[in-house]
Amino acid sequence: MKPKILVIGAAGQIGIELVRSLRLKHGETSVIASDLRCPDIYSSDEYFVPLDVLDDSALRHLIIDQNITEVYLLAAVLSAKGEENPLFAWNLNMQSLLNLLEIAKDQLIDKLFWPSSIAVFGSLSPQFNTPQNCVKNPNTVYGISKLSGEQWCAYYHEKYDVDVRSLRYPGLIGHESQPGGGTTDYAVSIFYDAIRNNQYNCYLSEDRSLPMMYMEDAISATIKLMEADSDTIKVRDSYNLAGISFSPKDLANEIVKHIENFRIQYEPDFRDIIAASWPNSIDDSVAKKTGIGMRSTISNQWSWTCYLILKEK
Ligand code: NAD
Ligand code: AKB
Repeated sequence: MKPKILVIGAAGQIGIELVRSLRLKHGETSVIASDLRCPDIYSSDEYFVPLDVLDDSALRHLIIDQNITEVYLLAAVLSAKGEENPLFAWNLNMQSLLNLLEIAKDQLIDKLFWPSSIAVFGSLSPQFNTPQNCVKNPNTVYGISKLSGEQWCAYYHEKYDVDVRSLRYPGLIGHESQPGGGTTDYAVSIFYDAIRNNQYNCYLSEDRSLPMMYMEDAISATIKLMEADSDTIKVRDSYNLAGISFSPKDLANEIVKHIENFRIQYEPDFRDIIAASWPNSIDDSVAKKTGIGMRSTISNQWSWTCYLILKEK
């Protein structure tokens, strides 16, 4: 049966690109985009519906009225922004997920995708090749909400047979929208500033290496995971996913090859402390066994920095 898909948080960095990929695959009428805000890209989109995911009644009505079968829940407050108002971040990140898990439990949808993050790891987790299962002690409200969310997903799967699927995304890099308050978002902002001002003030220290992934690889892994047969999905909290690891200095050295007079300054702030507690690299061997490990595609090549810069220009 053809899926009818709802993407919540469709105006964000991942949402815009995910909606486009899903529409290419399933057709425009099969993918409803929704968000609190309506950016220009959706201003005359017949299949965009404004929605506050915390409004459970509106959410349920939309799902029933549109005969939705699959939901991608992307609405969240990210790591750096979450520290400004921890209780707000906790409420949005948790309640949105619980609303959707209950809807899936009531069998109003067949499948749910919800992204987790490398932010579930902490200072006690192994820093290199961080394994699928290890100690996790997140130091942000965002990381705490992602770790709790993972456990809720596993719980609803085990107790109520809810088909919920999840990936622990690394920092994602796309060029379609402005970054939304994450710690890894320096690796998106740097391109905008390099092109506009030939310089970037970096809030991380120069050697702070983090796991990253090119957006198209993340979207492709997400769609693959959602298309997999349910019984092949053995991990119901969230799968580690890996691309490439680099530091601000590595990235600046690449950009300078394309923008000769590019300069970077380092002014580490609280985000550097968050980043210091996150892995340097990720072991995605468990996801790879399911066929969703993405290491050998675009994220693996430095040439994508050039690709991004050219697209933006
Ligand atoms: P984003 O901040 O760019 O987008 C989130 C979207 O959610 C925004 O468009 C916002 O308007 C919307 N939203 C906020 N509150 C809402 C509400 N009450 N109702 C409906 N919509 C609401 O975030 P993103 O980078 O696209 O991330 C999407 C998801 O992926 C999040 O769960 C995030 O934690 C996860 N993730 C992202 C990254 C990354 O690097 N971007 C990495 C790991 C995990
Ligand atoms: C953030 O930095 O908050 C996100 C993430 C890695 O979850 N990009």
